[in-house]
Amino acid sequence: MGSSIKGRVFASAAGLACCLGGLQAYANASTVAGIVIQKARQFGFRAVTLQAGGSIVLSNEEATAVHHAYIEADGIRRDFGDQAPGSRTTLVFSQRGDFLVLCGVHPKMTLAVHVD
Ligand SMILES: [Cu+2]
Repeated sequence: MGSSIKGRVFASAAGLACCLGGLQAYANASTVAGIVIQKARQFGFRAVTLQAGGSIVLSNEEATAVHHAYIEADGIRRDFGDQAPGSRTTLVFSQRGDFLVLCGVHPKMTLAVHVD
């Protein structure tokens, strides 16, 4: 897949986010990444669904706030480090299951990820 195609997919997913505000943007996701915006100390989605092997991209669109995404699940802890303003971080989900992405800086930020 070329980068231009990927860029269009990103734009499409971001566009849907404003209208549907939920899972639908990811309904057909397989290994295609979708963007989840981090802004106003919240994730742009409360929950996303994707297929195993798929990924999402966290896009920190804060002016100054740093986020720090991590996952805790049964026997799994993954830390994605700091997300500086303007940065993007890719989270790959290779295992099926339900995961909760949390922010080490802002405890109220939660993003549920269901991996089929
Ligand atoms: Cu945060």
